[in-house]
Amino acid sequence: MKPGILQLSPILIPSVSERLADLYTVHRLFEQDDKATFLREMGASIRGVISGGHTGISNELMAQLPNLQVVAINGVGTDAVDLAYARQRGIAVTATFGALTEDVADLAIGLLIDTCRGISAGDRIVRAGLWAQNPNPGAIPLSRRFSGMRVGIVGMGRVGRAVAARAAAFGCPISYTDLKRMDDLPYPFLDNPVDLARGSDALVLAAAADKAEGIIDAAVFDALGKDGFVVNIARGKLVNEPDLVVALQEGRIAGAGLDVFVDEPHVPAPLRAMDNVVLQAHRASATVETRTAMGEMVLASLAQALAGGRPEMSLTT
Ligand code: 8YV
Repeated sequence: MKPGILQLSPILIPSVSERLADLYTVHRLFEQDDKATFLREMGASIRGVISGGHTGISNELMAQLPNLQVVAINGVGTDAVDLAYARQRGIAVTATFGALTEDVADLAIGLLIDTCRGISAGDRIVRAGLWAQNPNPGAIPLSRRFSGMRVGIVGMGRVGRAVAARAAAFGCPISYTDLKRMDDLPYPFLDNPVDLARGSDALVLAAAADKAEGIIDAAVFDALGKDGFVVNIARGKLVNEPDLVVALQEGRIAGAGLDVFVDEPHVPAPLRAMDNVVLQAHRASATVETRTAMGEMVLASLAQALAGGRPEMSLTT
């Protein structure tokens, strides 16, 4: 009999879904109408779970899966899984470390350039026919130069470092904050986000959220100042979202590029209304290349755990 796998979020790469179906009995919880009955009847047959980084799995659900051996996160954030609980039950929690670094860093740079240069706002002007109505170049506001901006990075893991390398190629001086200074990095370290923001023109949030909830708040926005930009490609909850809305509304910062939000997929209405805010639907890792690589790592983690070994990417076993 094939082992039972419970999928909590979709896999969008057909070759990966096909291999999963070949190897396992795959149940998609998000397609079940009566989840409670399904879990009561099938919970004991589930040996592996697949979920997304920001969706994770609750302890309540893990408790209904008595034979669970592995939670394979199709992402790098493990903030939505209680690792201590998993460890205590001997459940391997794996992630796709390294698979999405380049794409997430690319989107961070895309959002930086878009917010500074007003690419999305300009697109809206052209589509609405406003350029043709008023071809006077002064009718469209000037934007800001990205090259050479002082970029402050919050979180110098794989993604933060990849953003730094890209921004440096644009002539941007880099500085960073993290839980501690990293001796292998040539960039100045600040031990808190307020001081980092004070010396930056743009802040890029690339930190894991588990120890950093709400650290980007009004004090950080005020230190960044009215010409400063914020880009978040990490987790919505790093930011105090109401403070961000007020800072943007009152012109205390210049703009924001956001791929992630506190209560996804709900994006606060004021953010959707502002022209100096560029919005994405949590898509930084959503390329065919990266999602294929992530899917391969999920397959490998499931196979390693269900063969009785310790998965290479396990954080808990
Ligand atoms: C994904 C993420 O969107 O890696 C993460 O932690 O949040 C994203 O890459 C998500 O995991 C999709 O499954």
